[in-house]
Amino acid sequence: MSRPDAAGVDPAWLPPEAFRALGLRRTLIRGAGPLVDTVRGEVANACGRFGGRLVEDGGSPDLLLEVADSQRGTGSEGFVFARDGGTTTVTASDARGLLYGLFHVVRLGEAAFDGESPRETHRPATALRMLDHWDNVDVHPVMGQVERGYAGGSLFWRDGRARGERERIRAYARLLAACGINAVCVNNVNVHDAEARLLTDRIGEVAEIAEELRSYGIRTHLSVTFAAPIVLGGLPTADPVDAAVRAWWERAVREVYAAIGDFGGFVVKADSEGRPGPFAYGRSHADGANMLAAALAPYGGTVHWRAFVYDHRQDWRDRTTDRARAAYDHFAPLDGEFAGNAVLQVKHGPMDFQVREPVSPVLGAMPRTRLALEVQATQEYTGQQRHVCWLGPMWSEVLRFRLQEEACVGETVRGGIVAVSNVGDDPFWTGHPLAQANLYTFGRLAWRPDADPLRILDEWIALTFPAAPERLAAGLHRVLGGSWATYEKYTAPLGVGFMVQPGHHYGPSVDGYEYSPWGTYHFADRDGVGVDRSAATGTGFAAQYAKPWSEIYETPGTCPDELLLFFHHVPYGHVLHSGKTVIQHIYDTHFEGVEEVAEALWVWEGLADLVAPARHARVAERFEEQLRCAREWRDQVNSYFLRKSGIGDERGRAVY
Ligand code: GCV
Repeated sequence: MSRPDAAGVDPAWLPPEAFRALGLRRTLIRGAGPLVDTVRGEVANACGRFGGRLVEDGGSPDLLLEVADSQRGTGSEGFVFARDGGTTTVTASDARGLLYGLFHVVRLGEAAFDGESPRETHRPATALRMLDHWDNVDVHPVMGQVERGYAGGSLFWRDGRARGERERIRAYARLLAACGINAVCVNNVNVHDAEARLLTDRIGEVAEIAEELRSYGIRTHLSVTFAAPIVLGGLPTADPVDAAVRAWWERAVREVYAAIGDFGGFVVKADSEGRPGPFAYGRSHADGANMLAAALAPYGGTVHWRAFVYDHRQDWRDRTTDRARAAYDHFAPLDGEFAGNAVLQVKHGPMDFQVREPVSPVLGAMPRTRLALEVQATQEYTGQQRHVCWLGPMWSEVLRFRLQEEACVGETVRGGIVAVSNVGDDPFWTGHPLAQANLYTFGRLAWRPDADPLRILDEWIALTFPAAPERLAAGLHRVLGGSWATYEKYTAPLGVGFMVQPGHHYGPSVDGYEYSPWGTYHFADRDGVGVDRSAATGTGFAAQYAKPWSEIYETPGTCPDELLLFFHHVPYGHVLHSGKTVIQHIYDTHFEGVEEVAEALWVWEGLADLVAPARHARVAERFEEQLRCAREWRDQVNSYFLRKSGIGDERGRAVY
């Protein structure tokens, strides 16, 4: 299979071979400008390798790629694909659309040049498809270079300064464009001292990154600290209604746009896990966001304001405080108060990127606010890129979920779809080579939220392993396709979440967070387990949903099995819709989960002759660790619940 390219990294889903069909053809390109040059460069490279050529007007092309005013209806990123009389045509009203059209042709391969095809219009469902890097400029003493990063260091920063590896950043931008991503935030939402200065005297370093990203149609965003006027400007306050503070931000933004003309905007984590925010001044989050929005508005920038606001210092004895309620309680009352260029960025679940959570009720409660959905490609709680856990089905479930009858989440998130990046300076980009599938799937789902994730997975397989024999494609599909469900089986059961080692969040610790201030409890005792979030007897979180969900989640009898312990505290003998008791479900799923990992490892081993040795070895080694860790989860979780409940496994398997 493919080898690392010139930038010393894996070509991922763009190996040279994926360009064969394109590279064999005669292509005519009409249009001008830097992005058209990028398209021309891609085609020229492919032709150089496979023997096709670029032709001038007047020739008879197999492929016509053109920017034409006539395609206005496609939006700036859309394109029309057609095949007629032996010529394949991609037409876009803007060069960005042409770039996406080019990668569409690459994905189709030979099929792009086969028979006839009526006009198809392709356009992204949402204008912003972003990756947020939680990359630090300085190595943070606890979090390292990349917070929650499992793929080595940062692509952008090393030991306090920009790495300046332009070729690699460009290679990254190319991969992102090929799956439809068009925005990147280059630093951690936890903005520490060095990172704060990216906004001002260090903006030049950001501009250099932006230049490379721009060559593939990607706009650059920056995380900023709300306290910037104090820590950078020397002002006594960061109060959003203070005239001097507003003037400071206006100046800062002007300078940013002087350096980066197409700058995308800010990402802000405020009043969250100790970060500064408007609460200190008695102001609302709308006040805070709107101040930044006002500064960005003259330049077309956007502020992405995160809704991850909760009490991280709660008393575990206090059963009235429910972290799950926090984002809704803080933000739903502010609906309609945010500026047009302020986007409220909401995590997909009410807690924190667990393997199973209900969809955040905030996503259905703010019709007059531009919302963005935030998911986590970096696998903080899903195996940290040591475990195979392909998240396509989870994200697809969220995007297709109907909090209201009228629209699904994929249609309501007008402000964009965002993932926390899973990429680092690892030669395979993502640490675990198969975690590349998460990045690719994210981009494709952000472009088309109603797409079938399994088809996207097959697309990723076909591109990454071109001309793969059926055995390899089927094996990869088998290893990845059900891996999210497998991970869910051997970790925390029935939506209760966490049960991870505190701090680094890898591996099991059933009571790890039980008596902590973080608000992430399971309340297991000798009689039962789970959190009562009903309106009748619990925290009332279930009532944050509109009907029918408020009613469905309210009682154990109607609550879906997979979320039962998220919403209810039930006895171990409670019978699920599946017909099993809760305790037997815990035992069965934990045994099954480990068996499924062992089977996936066996499938992977059988593919050794078809995968490049380095890639095969890296995955095999991680699979061994996954199997070890899954056993640990199984044995700790099962033993814990046997000891609490005193009820044995009805099948008499080993529980300790
Ligand atoms: C960037 C979780 C993670 C933190 C992260 C935070 C967030 O709590 O553990 O590392 O901080 O989410 O999303 O802001």
